[in-house]
Amino acid sequence: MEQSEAYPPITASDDELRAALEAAHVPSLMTALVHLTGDMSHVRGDIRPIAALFQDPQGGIPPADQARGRAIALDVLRAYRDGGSKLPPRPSDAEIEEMTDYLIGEGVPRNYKDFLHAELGMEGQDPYAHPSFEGIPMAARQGFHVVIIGAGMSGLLAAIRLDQEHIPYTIIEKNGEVGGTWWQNQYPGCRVDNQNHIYSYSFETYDWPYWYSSQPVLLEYFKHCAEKYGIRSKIRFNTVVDSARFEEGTARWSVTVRTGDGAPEVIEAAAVISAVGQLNRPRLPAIDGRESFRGPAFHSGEWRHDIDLTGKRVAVIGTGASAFQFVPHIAEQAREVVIFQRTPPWMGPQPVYRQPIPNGKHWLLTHVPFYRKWYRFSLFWRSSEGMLKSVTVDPNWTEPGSVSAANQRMRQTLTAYLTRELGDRPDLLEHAVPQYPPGGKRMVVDDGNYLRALKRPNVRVTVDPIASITPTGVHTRGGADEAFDVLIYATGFQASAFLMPMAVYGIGGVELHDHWAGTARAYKGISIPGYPNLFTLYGPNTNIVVNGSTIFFAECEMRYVLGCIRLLLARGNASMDVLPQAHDTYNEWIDAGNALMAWGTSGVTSWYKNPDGHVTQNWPYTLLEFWTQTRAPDPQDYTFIEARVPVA
Ligand code: N01
Repeated sequence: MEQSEAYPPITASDDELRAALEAAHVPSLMTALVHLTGDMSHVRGDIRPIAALFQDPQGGIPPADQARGRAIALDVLRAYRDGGSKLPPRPSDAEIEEMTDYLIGEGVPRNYKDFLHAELGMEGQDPYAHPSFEGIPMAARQGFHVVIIGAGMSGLLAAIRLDQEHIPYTIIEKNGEVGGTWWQNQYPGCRVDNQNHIYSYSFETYDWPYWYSSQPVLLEYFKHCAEKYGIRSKIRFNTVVDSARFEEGTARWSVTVRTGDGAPEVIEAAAVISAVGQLNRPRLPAIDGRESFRGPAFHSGEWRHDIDLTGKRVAVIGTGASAFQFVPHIAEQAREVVIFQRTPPWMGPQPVYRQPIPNGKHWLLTHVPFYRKWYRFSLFWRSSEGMLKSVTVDPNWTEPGSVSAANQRMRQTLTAYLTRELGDRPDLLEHAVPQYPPGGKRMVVDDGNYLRALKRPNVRVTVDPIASITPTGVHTRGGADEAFDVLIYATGFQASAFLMPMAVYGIGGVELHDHWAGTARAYKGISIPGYPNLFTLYGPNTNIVVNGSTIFFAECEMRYVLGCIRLLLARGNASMDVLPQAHDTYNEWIDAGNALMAWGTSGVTSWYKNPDGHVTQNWPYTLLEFWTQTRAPDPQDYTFIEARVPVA
C-alpha cells in the first residue's frame, strides 16, 4: 500500500543534510527511517528511548548513540535522495504498532492502541473529523442552520467542520477579528505554554517559527485558518449575543444579537454552538477603593498600548501566567515595578521557551517523510498522560505541600530549580516556593526570564497584602502607602462564569445561569439538560492543568457535536436534550475524579474553582478517556424532540 503523505523531493547536499540532522529528535528520526527504507531494524536496535526518561527531550538516548542514529539517518537520506525520493510501501499495522511502542519507550497499554493509531492518522485520515455524513440528504443539511458564538480557536474549528459536512452556519463574534484569547491578550511577551506542534489543529500543520509561539504568531495562525477555509465571510464581527431562547413550539433557537449601537436582531437557528472561551472576560479584584485611583489602571487582557510606561512607577497585581510573561518586558521600560504577590506560581523549566526553531529542525519537519507526524506524536504522548500520575492524590499521603510521593518528588525537583536560580537572592527565594502542591494551579513555563527580571534593581516583589487602592496608589495591610503612576491588574479571567454575560433560556424559559446556580455543569462538557441543541465547546470540566492541549479537547468535542447533528438529521428529529440522569451520573464521576487531583484539594484556590470551591473547569482523567467519551453520542443519553408548530 502506498504511503499517505506527499513530501517534496530531497535535493539538499550532504553537508546540508548533516547540519539539519543535528537538530533531530532522534527517536522520531529513527521511526521515520522505517518509512524511507521499509527496514524495521531502525527501531529494533540499541538506539532506543527509555520509558522512565521520557521527559528528556531525547528520551534518555546517550549522546554517542544519538550521533550513531544521525549517521545512519544521513546514509538513509542520501540513498533516498539519490534514488529519486521514492518511498517503499507503507509499514503494516503491526509494524506501526511496534514503531509506536519504540517511540514512547514502553509497551503501549492495550486500550491506547486505537486512540494512538487514530491520532497518528497514518493512513492519511483526518483523525478528529466526523466519520461520515453519507446518506444525509443535502437538503436536510442545508436546512440545519447553526449559530456559532465566538470566532476563536473553538469557533473556527466548529465552522471548518460544519463546512466539511455542508451544514450552514453564522458566527457571531464580539471582537473585530478572529482569534479569541489570542486576539484579546496582547500584552507584551504573551505566548503559548503548550508546544505548537500539538497546540495546533491536527489537520492544519504550520511552519511554526518558535517551539512556543508568541501571541502575534498564534493570531496569524488563526487568521490564516479563517482565510484558508473561507470562514471570514460567515462571521459577523463586532456583534454580541444578548440572549438565546429555545422556542418550544419550533424546537429551534432564537438568538438575539446586536452590532455596535444597532437595534437587536433575531437569528433563527436549529442549533447553537457556544465557543466563547474562558480566558477573555477580565476579572478585576474586589479591592476597596479600586475605582478611586487617579492614574491609568488596566487589566492584562485589555492592555493599554497607548500608555507609555517609560520612566513610570508601575504596580503589578497578581503573579499568574500573564504577569509572568509581561513583567520582564515592562521592567525594561518602567522606572520601578512593584509586584504584589499573593501566591507564587510553580515554574516548569523549559530552556527553549522563547527560542526560535532552528533551521535544521524546520527542514526535517518539512522534508523527511513522516518525521513531523512521529514528532507530533511523541510530544503528544510526553505532554499527555505522563504528568498525570505526579498530580494524583494518594489518600494516605500526609506531607503538607504535596499530594503523593510522586508529587513530593516533583516538588523537590521544582524547588531545587528555584533554589539554584535564586541562590544569590535569598530575599526573593524566601517568597518564591509555593506552599500548595505542584499541579494545584497551572504551572508557568520558565526559561529564567522572569526570575532575571525580579533581580533587576528597579523590580521589587512584595507579599504585604493589599488593603485598598487609593487615589495615588496602594495601601497595604502592613501599613505602607505606595504611590504609583500606573496599576496593572494581572488578576485573571472570569473563567467559571461560563457563557456570561449572555442570557440563555431553555425549556420552560429557565435561564441557564439560574439553572446552574453558580456551578456550571454539562454532560461531557457539551450538553446541558433542558437546553436542547445547545452545544458548548471548551465548556465545563474540559480544561486541563498538566496534560494535553485545549485544541485536542475542542477537536474531540466538535466530532461529538457533529455526531449529534448527524443523529438528528438521520432520525428526522428537531432537537435532542440530554437526560438529567446521564448528566448527573457523569458529573458525579467528574467530581470524584477532581477530588483526587492536586487542583481539587481543599487548600488550593485557583480559577479552576468557582467561588464555592467547586472544580468547574478541569477534566481529571486521561486524554484517552476524553477521546473515548466523545467518540460518538449515545442516543440513549438523550430525549429527542419534535417541533409542535411548523417552522416558518
Ligand atoms: O491569571 P491567573 P492569568 N490581590 O488567574 C492574583 C492562561 N494563560 O491571567 O493565586 C492580589 O492565573 C492571583 O493570586 P492567587 C493560563 O491557563 C496562559 O495570569 O489567587 N492578587 C494570581 O496570582 C492561566 O492559568 C498563558 O492567590 C490577586 C493572579 O492574580 C490563565 O490564562 C499566558 C488578587 C491571577 O492569576 C490565567 O492566567 C497567560 C487580589 N485581590 C495566561 N486577585 C500562556 O499560554 C487575584 N490575584 C503562557
